[in-house]
Parts: sequence; structure tokens; C-alpha cells
Amino acid sequence: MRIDSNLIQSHNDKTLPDHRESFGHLSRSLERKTLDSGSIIRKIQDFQIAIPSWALGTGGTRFGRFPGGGEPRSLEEKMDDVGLLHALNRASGAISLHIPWDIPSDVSAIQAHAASHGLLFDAVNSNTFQDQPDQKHSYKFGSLCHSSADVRKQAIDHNLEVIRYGEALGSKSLTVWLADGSSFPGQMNFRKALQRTLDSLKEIYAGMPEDWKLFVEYKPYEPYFYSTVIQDWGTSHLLASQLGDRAFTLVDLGHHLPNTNIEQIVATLMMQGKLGGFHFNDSKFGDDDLTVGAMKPYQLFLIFNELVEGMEDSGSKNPAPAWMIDASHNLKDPLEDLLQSVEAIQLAYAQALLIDREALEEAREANDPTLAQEILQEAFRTDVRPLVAEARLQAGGAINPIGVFRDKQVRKELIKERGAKALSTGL
Ligand SMILES: [Mn+2]
Repeated sequence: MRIDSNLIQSHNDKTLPDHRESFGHLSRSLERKTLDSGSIIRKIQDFQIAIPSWALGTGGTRFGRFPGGGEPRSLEEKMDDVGLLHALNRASGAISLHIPWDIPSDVSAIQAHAASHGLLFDAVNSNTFQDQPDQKHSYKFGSLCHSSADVRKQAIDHNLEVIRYGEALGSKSLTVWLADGSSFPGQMNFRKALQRTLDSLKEIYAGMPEDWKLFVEYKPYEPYFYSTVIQDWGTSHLLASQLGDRAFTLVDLGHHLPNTNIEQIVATLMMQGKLGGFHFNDSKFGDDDLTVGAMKPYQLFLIFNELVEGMEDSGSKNPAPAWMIDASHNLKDPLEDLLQSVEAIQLAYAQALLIDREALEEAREANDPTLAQEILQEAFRTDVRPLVAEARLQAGGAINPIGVFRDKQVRKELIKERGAKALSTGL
């Protein structure tokens, strides 16, 4: 299914007068603060957030899964879903594939299909946290860190194969997230496990094309509960530093213990030029996979404050990070959830662009925490929804993406097309 641009246009026409009024009001108030809404809008439009192929189906918990129907059954249908999102918000112009769930059977047909939706291929992801039916060795006790060289080789070869698929499609990066770890004290030799992981990653790094980046993701717990080999940003940074210039840390918002100061991690990595990628989601407890901004929009804003400072610093050695949503919860329509997530990211980004950085630096230099808070919250409490809607409108998207999605009964159409029991591959 595709959404015709005339449909979006006609939906926009209905809300245009209201939108014009609120946007006019906001842009005049920004102008009084010498902020140019035009340049902010261009930045919002340039900020594209990749959609992972595994977020398009209803996620599950270890207790159950409650699919809503009409889920994509193939890579083509996954691209169709991302195409739908992109048509509505003009900000989801890339898809991130997980191998072996998304092995392309006909590369040029898949490329043509992506191009017809205006989609690029973002980072490819390897999977050594599950055993595949035709696989010789099990990952039950780890993959790149495994005590057996044969298991490690199998995991390395899988990553190299993922790179080859990505290369064929036009991806430029590989994300490695390892489930590797242990559930019981004494089970694993930490030093050996980390050394083996580094040695395995070196082989993968050496197998990447010259213009590729390797993103090393970290996570403090789960699926193992006593230790994970790459437990935190420091371990990831250590590995990335030893691997080379094209290896970076990837920050996933859900992969932190409660109350971790993620914004400070972002700043530290950017100072080192080692923040490579970002996975957005939200959580109350851990890796909850909740909609971005559903729980902690202020934290998201504070993270964007650091991201914007790092990105706008002309002296920064950090390359432009790769942005992706990594969430797949089990209650909402996955496409509505993704529309909300993208919008939450854009809102936090837009708010961070409003921060008076000069005044903030002055307040910091003068050790004035009261004023620093005033400056940050002045930006955070600005309702930038009309700005983000205007960015979408000017790019040919919908003023109200979820409004169009519901009015046009997109899910009902997808169920009609794919069936009520269509299940997406993934988690
Ligand atoms: Mn992730």
C-alpha cells in the first residue's frame, strides 16, 4: 500500500488554517529572540531517522506477543511500511536491516524498490544472539567471546557475510550488538572474554570496505543477568579505540541502568570523536522499547542539547552520527508508534536548536546554575510542534501524520492486503 500525495494534501488542507495561525505565532516569537525559523526548519528536514526492519511488527515480551495484523511478511513489505512512514513525515528516509531476517533475494529489485520510496539503506545489523536452523555451532554460551575458536569463527564469518549483503545494497556501516555474557558468577573469565571479543572484532573490522564504519553497541544486562561482555560505553569505547578510526560507540537509550546520565556519556564520546550511532527509544526500567519521549522527554531534550552542541561545534572531530529508532513494543500499532517516536525526536532536536548557547555558556562561566536552568527550560518549554509540522508540510508530508494514518484507515488496508495473521520476522 502507498499513500497518495494528493490524499496527504487534502488532509493538510483541512488543518491548514489552524496550522498557519500557530506557526505564524511561533515564528514571530522566535524572531523576537533573533531565531530564524527557516534555518531551523531546514535542519529538522535534514535530520533523517532510520527505521529498523524489526520495529514494523508488534514486539513481544518473553511472556507473549499480541500481533495486530497486517504486519509486513517480506523485505519488500517492510520497505513499503517505511515508505508509508516517510511519505507521512518525510523524516524516515532510511531502513536498517537485520541479517538473517532480511536477506535480499534480488539485490537490484530491492534497491529499485527502496528508491521508489525514496529510501536509503542505513547500518546493517548482525545476529549472533539466536541460533539459526542451518547453523553448525550454538551461541548459547556466547559468540564473538566464546571459549571455542570454531564458534567465534562462525560468528565472525556471519558478520562478514552481513557486510557483504550491506555492501551490495549500499549500506555504509555495520552495527554489532552482542548478547554475549554470563548469568552466574564464576561462569566466565572476564579478561579472556573481552580479549576474545576484541580479537574477533578486529577480524570483522579488517573485513569492512574502506568507507565503512563499525558501531559497537553496549548493554549492561539481558539476556544474561550477571555480566555482559560489552556492558557500558567505556567498554565499547575501549574496543572502538583499539579497533581503529572507523570504529565507534553506539548509544542505545534503553541500554543503561536507571538514572544513568546519558547526556554526559554523549558529551564524553563526542569529545573523543567516538560517537558513531544512536538508537532512540524510551524506558522506565531498562530496555523497555517504549515510544521515544513517552517517559522522559526532558532527558531526551538534555541529550539533544549535547548532540547539538557537538554537531554545531566546527572544531569537533566527531563525524555526523547515524540516527535510528530501536524499539518494538507490544501494545501500539507499530507504525503509529514509529510516527510518534520520530516526532518526539524532532521535537527534542528543534527545542535543542532554540537554546541560547552564548547565554548558556556565559551562565556556566559565571557559575550561575539558576540562569543556566532558566535558559535550558526556556527552550524546552517552547511548544515547537508547529515548527516540526511546518518542516513536514514544506517537505510534502502531513501536518498531522497520525491523523492521516487513522483517517485513511491505513492499518485496515494493510490487514486487507496482508491478512489478519500476517507476522513480521524479528523479535
Ligand atoms: Mn539498539
